[in-house]
Amino acid sequence: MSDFTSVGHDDNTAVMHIFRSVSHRDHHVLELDGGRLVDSWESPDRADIVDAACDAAGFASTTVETRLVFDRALAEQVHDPDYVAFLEGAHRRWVDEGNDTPCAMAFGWPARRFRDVVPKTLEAQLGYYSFAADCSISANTWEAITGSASAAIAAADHISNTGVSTEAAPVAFARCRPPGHHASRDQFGGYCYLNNSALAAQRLRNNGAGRVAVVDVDYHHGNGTQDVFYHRFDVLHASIHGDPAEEFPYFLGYADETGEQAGEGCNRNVPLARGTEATDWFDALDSTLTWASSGGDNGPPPDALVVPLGLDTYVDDPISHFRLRSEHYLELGQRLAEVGLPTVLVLEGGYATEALGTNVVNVLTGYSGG
Ligand code: OKP
Ligand code: ZN
Repeated sequence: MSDFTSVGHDDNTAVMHIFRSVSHRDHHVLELDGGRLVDSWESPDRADIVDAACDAAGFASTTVETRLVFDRALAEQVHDPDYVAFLEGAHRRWVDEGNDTPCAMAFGWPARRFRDVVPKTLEAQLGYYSFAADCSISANTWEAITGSASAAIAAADHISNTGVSTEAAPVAFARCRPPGHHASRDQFGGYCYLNNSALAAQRLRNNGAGRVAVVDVDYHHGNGTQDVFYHRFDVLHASIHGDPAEEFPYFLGYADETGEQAGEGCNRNVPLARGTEATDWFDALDSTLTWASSGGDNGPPPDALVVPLGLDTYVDDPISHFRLRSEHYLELGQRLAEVGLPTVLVLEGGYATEALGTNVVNVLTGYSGG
């Protein structure tokens, strides 16, 4: 069974294990970008490239079978059950209503002073359950998102079960696709549908971790994860990201969002300007890891760490604007390992496909002491 009793992790010999989602290739959708409908930046190539690079680097991996691992009750702890059911049925309804286009897409959203009432028709519900036009639903999206969630769940179970017998804190990498950190309790957007990182954190709690810290290093604010845990004390959430005043998701991610009710002091945002260099980024990382590993603004330290791992902080990322280079991902892996907690790394963004394999391998290698 799981055991989060802390032990001295004084060496740095973590054995990385990778959990991969199946069925991701059939999820390829369209997004509205620069006034055009284009193939999503979040392409099937991304996961294939990551897998090839990790194989070449010699990391052990498991391909996760969705039907054995996907846990609907867990998904409904993190998401509104009606939202989960909506995701499952949306494409079938799109076809049944006579649409002959491949992707179900929203075009109208509940904006300021609109009503928060669940509408009836599919086209209205597409808007109700989403927040951005960069995210649509194709025939195989449900298979892919439950597969992606399953990789995160399996990775969480792995570090729960690895326990105290190993010398270093257990670690796993969930190679998820599609990503998850923008998916809120009841809205998809930003290429995300089910929140894989939130599912991993909730699973760790269910497995016995008293408190879990989520430290999101993707270029974009983890608005979905923040939303899921904003009122909660048991899961801390921190995010380092492009200032929402100039970057997606635009309407959340400011520094004064510190949590509410039981979650007051349990959320931390570090918005950084476009063009931020690695030195400033690592300063933000260090202070954020210190904040998270000491228990946020109040309460006991966490027993486990979840890292929504976006590689879109890379200097040549086509849709992002920080300036990390490939060698910085080795350093990122090292800093995360130094926290010394059982850790699940969850793949989020990263769109410079030519460098994505190297950058992921560098994080895993840095974490593993290489
Ligand atoms: C997802 B993840 C480009 C549109 C981009 C939003 C970006 C979603 C990023 N014109 N759509 O955090 O990497
Ligand atoms: Zn991102």
